[in-house]
This record gives sequence, C-alpha cells and structure tokens, in this order.
Amino acid sequence: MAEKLRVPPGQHVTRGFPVLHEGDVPRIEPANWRFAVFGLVEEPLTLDYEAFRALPHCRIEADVHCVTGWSKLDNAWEGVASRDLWERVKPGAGARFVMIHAAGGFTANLSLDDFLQPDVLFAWSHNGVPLSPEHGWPLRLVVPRLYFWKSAKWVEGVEVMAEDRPGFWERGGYHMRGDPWQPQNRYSHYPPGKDPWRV
Ligand SMILES: Nc1nc2c(c(=O)[nH]1)N[C@H]1C(S)=C(S)[C@@H](COP(=O)(O)O)O[C@H]1N2
Ligand SMILES: [Mo]
Repeated sequence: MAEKLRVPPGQHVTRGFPVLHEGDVPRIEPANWRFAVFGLVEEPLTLDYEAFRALPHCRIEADVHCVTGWSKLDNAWEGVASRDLWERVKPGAGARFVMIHAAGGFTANLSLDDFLQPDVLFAWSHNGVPLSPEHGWPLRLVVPRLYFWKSAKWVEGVEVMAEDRPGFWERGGYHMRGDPWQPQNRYSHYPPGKDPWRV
C-alpha cells in the first residue's frame, strides 16, 4: 500500500526506532520473571519464563504509531498472540476490559475487544533480533491498531476487569482508547486533573 495511505493524519515516518518511556529501564532476570493473569478470572494463571516461551509462537508485521507524532512502518514482531494466551484463561462473567501491568508499576488499559484482535501479541523479538532492554526485553505487548503507548514494555501481567480504568498515560491525559486513525483519540476530552477517570 502507498506509504501515505498507511500513515495517519498528523504523523511523520521515521526510519529510526526512538526509545520512549517513563522511569529507568528495569533489569530483569528470566529466572525471576513471572507472568500473571489475575483479577476477574476463575483461576489466576502464573507462567514462568520457560512456560511462557513454550506457548504457541507467531510472527506479525505491523506499523507503529506513536502519539508524539512518529510512525515506524514494517515492523516484524515475534511472540505469543494474545488469543493463544487467552485460550488458557478462564475469564469470570462480565469480563470486558484488561489492564496490562509492567515492571515498575506501569499500566495500560484496553478493552477485551482491542486486546484480542488477531494482530496483538506479547513479543520478544523485533525485526528478527531479540528485544533490547530499552525496547522491553524480555517481553513487551504490541497492539498495532492503537497508539504505541498501549504497547507496554517489560510486561508482567494482565488484570481482567469488568469496568474500564485508566492506566499510566491515560491518567496523565491520554485517551482511554487511542486509535491513531481518529486524531481526537490522542488526548482525553478532559484536562488532566479534572479527569473523571482519575483515581
Ligand atoms: N513499561 C512501559 N511501557 C511503555 C511505556 C512506559 O513508559 N513504560 N511508554 C509507552 C510509550 S508512550 C511508547 S511511545 C512506547 C515506546 O516504545 P519504544 O521505546 O520501544 O519505541 O512504549 C510504551 N510502553
Ligand atoms: Mo508514546
């Protein structure tokens, strides 16, 4: 597809791979790493690094759109599809949202519908190379259809929820959903501090 048709309004293409996050890059030892699915589930699920890597793998190609204005096209990501993880989860009645939890307390909220799109995956490699610590090693979420702030680096778990709740950047004023093809989705309609989602 022509490049300009793939780049949402207000975005420019970069060939680099900027690093953006709040706080320090965590040092994570695979031996101590755990991945948990908890909250509104019939049984919490905990996987160690080996068990997570033993889940079915897949590879997707997708574009990245950062809310700060850069887009990076044609990224190949390899990891575990959210759908393949979800097959091992028994959600409780009324589950409609998830909160992604990452090292250091970072969070990002998603509707279950957005989380279970077929191109969403927990990735350990980018363009054929293991993720660098700056880009989220050992595991990051990739949600190609939403702004990149939803793609949490250093993921440690998924909380299943009945109601939506804002994550880290959403509490700071970013939109609850963040669809790059709808530019009004960059920021919340409410100025930070007056945001009714603020907890
Ligand atoms: N754990 C964590 N994940 C995060 C963030 C963060 O602050 N902490 N920032 C998000 C934002 S705002 C962006 S744009 C992307 C940047 O990913 P990159 O550094 O791999 O380009 O990571 C997202 N994931
Ligand atoms: Mo971002």
